Amino acid sequence: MGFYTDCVHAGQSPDEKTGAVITPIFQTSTYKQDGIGKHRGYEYARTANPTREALERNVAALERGKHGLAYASGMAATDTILRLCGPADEIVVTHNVYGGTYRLFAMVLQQYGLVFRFVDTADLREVERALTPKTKLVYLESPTNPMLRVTDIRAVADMAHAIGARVCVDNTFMSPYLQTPLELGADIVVHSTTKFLNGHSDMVGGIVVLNDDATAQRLRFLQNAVGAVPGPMDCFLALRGTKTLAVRMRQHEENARTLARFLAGHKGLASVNYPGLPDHPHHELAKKQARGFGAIISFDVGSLERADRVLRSVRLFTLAESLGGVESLISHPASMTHGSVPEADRAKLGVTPGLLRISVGIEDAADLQADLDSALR
Ligand code: P1T
Repeated sequence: MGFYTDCVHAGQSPDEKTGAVITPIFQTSTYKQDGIGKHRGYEYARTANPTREALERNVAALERGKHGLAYASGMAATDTILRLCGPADEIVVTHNVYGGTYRLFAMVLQQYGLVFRFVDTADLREVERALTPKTKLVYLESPTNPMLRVTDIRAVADMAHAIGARVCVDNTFMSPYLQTPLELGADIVVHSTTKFLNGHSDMVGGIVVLNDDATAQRLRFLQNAVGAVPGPMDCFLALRGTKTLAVRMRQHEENARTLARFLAGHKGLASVNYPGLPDHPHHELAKKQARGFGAIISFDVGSLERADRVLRSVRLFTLAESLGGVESLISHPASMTHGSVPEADRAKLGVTPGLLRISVGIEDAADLQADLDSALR
């Protein structure tokens, strides 16, 4: 089926018993069993829940993958994927990942013997140099948060597969409407469903999609054994969100292109990062591997003082963490999403005190542009 149809229908059908058109919220922790070892497919809600399963099937279909596994947050999803690795395994990671991903890898999982090599995966020579016979996983974020650097997913997958390593892509910024990493050779896709998939800033969740049966079985085991599962209400909200993913993304993108053009033409900015701009260093690659450029833009206003003034002047944009909701948000990566990244590393990445990030919502582009224009003035 086409993408718009899958958004609305994939993985869900009217409830057999009642005819309810929308998948109900199965708000139960446990299920009646008919006898010893006899149940109807559901025993306990950490292990399985019909609302969660509908979400898992739906997003798996949108990512053009076979298996979906939902988690309590994007970080919980990433954490479970990393449990496929063990002590002394090496993981090559995009250096400019979401700050929470950096924190999980460098400040939590490293303690358990996993070895992380943070490199600029947009530069294939750096990837080549970082791969060793011990590399088990390459963890990509593309485009990156918040610098919007783009990695050639197919090229990295070819390099990783040649040495028996797997590739995981955090597709949160693009959503499957714009990019389907499994079709580009990646082995695993991960999302913070908190963002564009839900699209309404009213839940926190994560999801993993993959094709390989054995790995999916191991992740299913871990999902239950570790227990970082989402509640049925949050799954319901995410599933309601994905129904409108395609129409929302179309509007997010159109607005973002308008604002990126406006910002690029603004004289007072030190830089504007958006892969859709023709002078973005990875514009051609972005055009080749994705169906659009997304709705996240970052730009440098030059100093912390100026950033502070802009943040206090915006009216329609809300100063808040997160992204991907229908409402436009603005954030200050150095103190918010990337506060856990050491200052020297932030400087190297370009996450300066004057950098601002916007998540462009689906309001009228003219209103958003007027808000930014007056705040920048
Ligand atoms: O917040 P959570 O659902 O746990 O997802 C974490 C996460 C994973 N990957 C990417 C690319 C992300 O951007 C995030 C969360 N990001 C923010 C909260 C933010 O404002 O950037």
